[in-house]
Formats: sequence, structure tokens, C-alpha cells
Amino acid sequence: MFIRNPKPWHNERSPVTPKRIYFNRRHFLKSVIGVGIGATSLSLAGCQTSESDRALQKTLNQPKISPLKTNPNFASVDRPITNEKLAGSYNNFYEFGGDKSIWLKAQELPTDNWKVEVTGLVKNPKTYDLDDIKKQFPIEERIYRFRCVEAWSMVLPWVGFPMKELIKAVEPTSKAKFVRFTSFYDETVMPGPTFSLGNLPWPYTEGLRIEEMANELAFFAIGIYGEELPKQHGAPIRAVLPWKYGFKGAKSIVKVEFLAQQPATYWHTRIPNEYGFIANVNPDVPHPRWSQATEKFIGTGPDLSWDIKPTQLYNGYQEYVAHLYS
Ligand SMILES: Nc1nc2c(c(=O)[nH]1)N[C@H]1C(S)=C(S)[C@@H](COP(=O)(O)O)O[C@H]1N2
Ligand SMILES: [Mo]
Repeated sequence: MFIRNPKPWHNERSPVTPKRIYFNRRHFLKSVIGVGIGATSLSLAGCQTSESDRALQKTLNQPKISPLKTNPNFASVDRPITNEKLAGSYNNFYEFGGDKSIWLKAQELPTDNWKVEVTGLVKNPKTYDLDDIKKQFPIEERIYRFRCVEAWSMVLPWVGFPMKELIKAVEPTSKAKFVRFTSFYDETVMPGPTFSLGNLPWPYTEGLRIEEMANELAFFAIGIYGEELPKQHGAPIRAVLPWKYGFKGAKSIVKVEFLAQQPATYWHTRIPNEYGFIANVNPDVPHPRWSQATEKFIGTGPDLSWDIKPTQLYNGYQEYVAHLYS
């Protein structure tokens, strides 16, 4: 029911839809998350539960992660946490399509018996399953700002563990200078965008310099809103890098490789002049097709309006990461 006819703007070469278009989708979003928002809204109070809303809610009902401890250093930010239904119905996951409404299609992602292979230039290569991960690493909640390169933002409560804990466990050798994350890919369940983006270099890959990965902020998420990750958010494990644009945070990771050279990554390979490898949030570096000086903090009101906020350098996380780039 969320299928739209291809429009000329679908041909834009972007991990993303041009913002003037997708911010006109408020009515669509409203129809999907009407009930969650309606609870706090006079105009929508007591409104009917639609079938799509129930289907969405079902995708968001995941096993609780417990015990759940919030890291006191990341217990809040300067703005409220984004509505769960908005965050779970406004996603980028190009394997399942080129628009924001992939949440239903993403339910095809097969997550049973998930394995993450950690390999490359490390002393202790290991293939982890989800139980290993939950047992071996200190799982905690962190509230992070989230900034997409498309100039919208949210605040999301992730559950997971710092990437530096994985570094400690596998011990990269002195030759390891970079890490590459590879997302799950299976074209039989992942149709990709319906519009043409040219030859896409699947699987989705992203990467970091080792010092970036060892930073306090770099995080592997296995949950959100206190529960295991819904598929549309990149179940069962994805990267979260709050000082970088959202596309750096690869979803549904199956492989983590430690490398000597900077790896080719998905968007950088596809459109190098628009999506860099470093991709730190920076108000002074415009995207070639739009400014990054401000952002739309979405889902701030009962009608899914947004606040325009000035973009912060490193998304407000200067104290943690500025030294990496001096
Ligand atoms: N495998 C994969 N990971 C991905 C993407 C994608 O298309 N495929 N999109 C990225 C982009 S552009 C963003 S903004 C975030 C969105 O995460 P969310 O949908 O959980 O908010 O995921 C990132 N990780
Ligand atoms: Mo993004």
C-alpha cells in the first residue's frame, strides 16, 4: 500500500531522496504513526487504529533486553528522544528499496542463527553468534543524536556495546589501520531501489580508521528503545557512529575485517564526490546538492512537524572526537 509511482526525482543519484521531496511526506508518515502520535495529540486523540499501524507495531515489538543499564555519560542529549514509531517507519535501507518506507519489506531479512565473522589483521579471529556477543560484551543503553547526510536528524536510544571492546577481544595487529563492515546481502529478498541508481556495489560496506573505531563513541547496536533491533533498523547488529553521517552506520553486519588499506565503501564507490570516507557531520561542508548548515529535527510535534536546528560540528560530539582530526 505504500508503493508509489516512479517519479522523475527518483533518478537523483543519492543514498537519499532530495530533501524537498521527502519532507513533503508528512501525510504519509502521519498515516503510519498516527496512533503513537495521537496519544499525545488533541486532534488525533482517540483515533482509530489502522491495519498498517498494527503491522508496524508488530515489527517494533521485540524481546526486551534486560538488565538494561543506561550509560550515565550518554543518558540524555539537548533534545527529546524521537517517537519510536516514527524512527521505525522512516528508514534508509537501500537493499529493501530507495525510499523511507521499507519497514514492511525489511521483515524479509533472515536473522535466525546470525553470525558475525571478525577477521583480517587480528591475533584472535572469531566468528560470533548473538549469544556470544551478549555474554562477552558489556551491553548498555546510550542516547545519541543521529544525523543523516540528507539533513534530517533524530535522537535514538541504542542498546549495544562500544566497538573498542571488540578491538580488545580480537587484538588487531600493528598492520591493521582500517576496519570494514559488511552488511548481509541476498538479492532474492533484497530488491533494491525500484528506480535506477546505476550499478550498485552490493553488499553494502562501510569503514573506519582504527583510531576512529577505538574512540569512546563508536558503538555496535543490538537494540533500540530497550528491545532487540527491529529488522528495519538493521537487525541483529549494526554500527552507530553519532559524530558521522548516518550512512556510515552499516546495518545487519555479517563481517568485520581489519585491513592495512582504506577499504572501498558503498556510497563512496558509487558517488565519490558526494559521499566521503570520513563523512563527519560538519555545518561548514555542504553536500554538493544542499547545505549542511541546518538540519530538520523531525518528529517534534503531534503533526510530525520538525524544528530547524543549526548543525553542530561532529554532531555535538567535539569533546570525544575532535582530536582525531586535528
Ligand atoms: N546496509 C545498509 N546500512 C545502512 C543503510 C543502507 O541503505 N543499507 N543506510 C544508511 C543510512 S543513509 C542511514 S541514515 C541509516 C538509517 O538508519 P535507521 O533506518 O535505523 O534510522 O542507516 C545506514 N545504514
Ligand atoms: Mo542517511
